[in-house]
Amino acid sequence: MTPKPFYVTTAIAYPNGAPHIGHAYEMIATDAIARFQRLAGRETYFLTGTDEHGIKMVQTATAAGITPRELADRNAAEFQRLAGVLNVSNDDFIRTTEPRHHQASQEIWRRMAGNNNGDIFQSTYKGWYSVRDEAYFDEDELTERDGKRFAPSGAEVNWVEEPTYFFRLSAYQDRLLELYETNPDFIAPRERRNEIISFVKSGLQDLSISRTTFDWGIPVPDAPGHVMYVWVDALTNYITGLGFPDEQNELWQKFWPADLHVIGKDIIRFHTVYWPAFLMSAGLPVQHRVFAHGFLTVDGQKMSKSLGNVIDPFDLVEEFGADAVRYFFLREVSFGQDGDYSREKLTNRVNADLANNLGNLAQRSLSMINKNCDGKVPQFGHATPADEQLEQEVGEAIQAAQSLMDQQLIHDAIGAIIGALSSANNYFAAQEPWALKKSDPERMATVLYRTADTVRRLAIPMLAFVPAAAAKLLDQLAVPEEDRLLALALVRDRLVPGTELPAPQGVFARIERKAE
Ligand code: ME8
Repeated sequence: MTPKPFYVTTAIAYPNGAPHIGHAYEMIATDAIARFQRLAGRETYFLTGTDEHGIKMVQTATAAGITPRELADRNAAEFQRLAGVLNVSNDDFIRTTEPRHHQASQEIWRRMAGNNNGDIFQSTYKGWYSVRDEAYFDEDELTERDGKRFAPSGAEVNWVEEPTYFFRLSAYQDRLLELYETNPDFIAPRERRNEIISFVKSGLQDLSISRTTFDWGIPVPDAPGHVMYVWVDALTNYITGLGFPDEQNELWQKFWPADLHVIGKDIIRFHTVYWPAFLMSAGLPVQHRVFAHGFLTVDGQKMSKSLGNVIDPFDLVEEFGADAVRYFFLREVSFGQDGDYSREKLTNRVNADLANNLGNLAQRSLSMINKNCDGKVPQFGHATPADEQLEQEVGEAIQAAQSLMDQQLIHDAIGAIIGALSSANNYFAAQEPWALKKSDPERMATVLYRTADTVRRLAIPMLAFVPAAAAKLLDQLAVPEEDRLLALALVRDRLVPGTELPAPQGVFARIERKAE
């Protein structure tokens, strides 16, 4: 049976500035999830992009003396470049200013308006709006300081009053609660689910979904002067990316509803309340799951321009390389919790796990094979209890990683693989193949074979996390591209004795500590 196709997305970032490490983190994590599913043999589609409309874009552009389109073009190019330097395997990059997206957004609007229930109606919006969040807030959600009011994010809100269209969100309360009830995995992590359930239970107000005071947005069909509220169009990107409204499209047929939307914890409400309600209203199937990751801080502090601690992800990759940066964030941060970046933590993590644990095991076994086995995969003999124990542990670690990745517990999945690598290092040290060289060359060959085959088995899942380094390791073991699959990582003794191996080279250099 072929496994089900898998559709995964990131949030689409506002290109009102250059990408920061929060954006990089989301791309990296979603990429690890997408790559892992591909390794598991699932046909996978991975979408990322930029969210280019809204008042925030207008204000930033005005302040910079350029048009919103110029601002969007400039920064969208940087987000695309970021995906490239991070070695992210997205299948498409969507920009919400593209014609295909205008078409999709206008069509979902028409369906929401034209459904028998008529979920869109005209009225006047009077209330608070936060430009930074691009969100409306109720009076009781705000705090007051020095005569100003602030949203929970800390952004200032302004009073707006304008004629707009509303979406009848209040009518969806019961259906949303039923959705959460019947799909306990719809919102992850679990704590987030409880938050959303109590928010919805406390009562939903109708949502203002058009704006009339500026024009940088998608025109509302048949309503001159109205552009869509940026979140209506932003969320629609997930279906534009599959060719909606062409429902005969192959991508649409294969991949909708999405398996997973990966987002940050600040935008859960939009993805687990508004988006499923819009989809239900338009008569479209609702996505399967939303996973909210945490926020990154730098040296224990919130990133901010005024603190001068904003980390440029391009600089990080330039200094440490994409694999080291990817590995650090994936392994260090419990996915779903907040995390912290520091140079010290990155250096420690990468040196311990990649340079010492993985790098040394590969280096030591491959250089012994090169010297003592004619540079060819050695012949192996019967397995001792120590060999059996190692093989079993490796198999269990890969299975554990697979089930953890199905729940997006990325850090634990890597932990399982790294644990097995440590056991392999212990095995190598305990077997002392260098001492067997004279006393028992056949056993030496078996130990080297078993170690090399273990590197193969564990490098395969590592392709999801450190794609370039893991591929380089597999190249050194002469593992063909088509054999780089989890199903074959689960099988032992796949290296073919006698296969010529390339001259071994280091895969992971240690990061030298900078003098303070
Ligand atoms: O919210 N750490 O765009 P955005 C981790 N356009 N993640 C962070 C972060 C941090 N410090 N700061 C932001 C938007 N993020 C909307 C999304 S989706 C249809 C529309 C995450 O550029 C944030 O949580 O403000 C979000 O998932 C993503 O980066 C883009 O944030």
